[in-house]
Amino acid sequence: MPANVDLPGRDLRSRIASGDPRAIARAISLVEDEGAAGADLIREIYGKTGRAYLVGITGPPGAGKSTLVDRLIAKIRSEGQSVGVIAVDPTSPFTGGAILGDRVRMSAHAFDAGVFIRSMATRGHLGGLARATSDVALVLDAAGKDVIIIETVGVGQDEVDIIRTADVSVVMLVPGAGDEVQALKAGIMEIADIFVVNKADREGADSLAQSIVANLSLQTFAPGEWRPPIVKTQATADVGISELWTEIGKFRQQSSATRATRQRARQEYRFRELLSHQFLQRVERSLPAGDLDRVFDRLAARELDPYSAAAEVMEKIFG
Ligand SMILES: Nc1nc2c(ncn2[C@@H]2O[C@H](COP(=O)(O)OP(=O)(O)OP(=O)(O)O)[C@@H](O)[C@H]2O)c(=O)[nH]1
Ligand SMILES: [Mg+2]
Repeated sequence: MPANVDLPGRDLRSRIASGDPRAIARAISLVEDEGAAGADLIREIYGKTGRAYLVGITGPPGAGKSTLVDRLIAKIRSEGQSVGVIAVDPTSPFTGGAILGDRVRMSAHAFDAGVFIRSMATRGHLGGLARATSDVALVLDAAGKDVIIIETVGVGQDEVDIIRTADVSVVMLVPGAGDEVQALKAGIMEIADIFVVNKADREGADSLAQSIVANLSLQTFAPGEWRPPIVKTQATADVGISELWTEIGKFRQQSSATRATRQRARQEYRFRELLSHQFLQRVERSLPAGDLDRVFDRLAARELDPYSAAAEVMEKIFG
């Protein structure tokens, strides 16, 4: 295992468990590399995970997510709990502008050993963004972080899936043109356990809150079922953060069944993704060289349709 030569597995594992930031960073790089060393690491730490509480925060670009997360970190730290943050960044890793921005905004916590912040680029993950995010969350979980916050821009299906399977899903909206429509389109209204209306200092915050209420009133809730509350915040002025943390606490209290379901869904999703990835790799490797290329040629020439092509390959492999 060349990647492990400088840090033997057992040593790295115990250093992660003790919360050593350099070991955490090293472990995250290993799982991001998607190689055998990363897989080995997950194998070793998996049994020790499942303790951290995962908070997913999503919303349109520039809504104030990172600013809010920064305030939330301070709130959580004031209660003595440790925090890991995964900021899934929409910006290309090559420009890195927003990644730098996240670092600067959250720099107040840079020297706090109870906080670990990682920005991740959305591009360059062969096995998918959701996979990379969930593996990084496992590392932070194994490192003993009490709360793990995942920030994503609620645009792609990947991002929505990441937030959907968090223990609690916070959807942030801001007053301004078309946000409601955008949220509805992306299907993120349905995944919200808690709504945040940030930039409440701006005009239109109340009417946005009212339109969320109107939207919720169209849904049916069973008696006793959690009804997503709406929290108005001004992240820059640290207004509404305590209220948000209280709502997260309430959700956590009343829905341990939900948590078990989400945890299961999260691992099921991860397993299915991994299996289909490996299955496809295996199929591609097990076919004689050139076989798939010939299939692609026939597809392109319209001699073969995709359904028959898939059936043909399955037949070849499974008989
Ligand atoms: N007026 C006002 N501005 C805010 C508030 N919260 C955040 N902002 C500003 O909104 C801008 C974007 O904030 P970020 O925290 O970077 O937003 P983000 O959602 O993390 O952005 P991306 O990660 O790039 O999608 C910054 O200039 C913040 O200062 C607020 O409550 N009121
Ligand atoms: Mg951000």
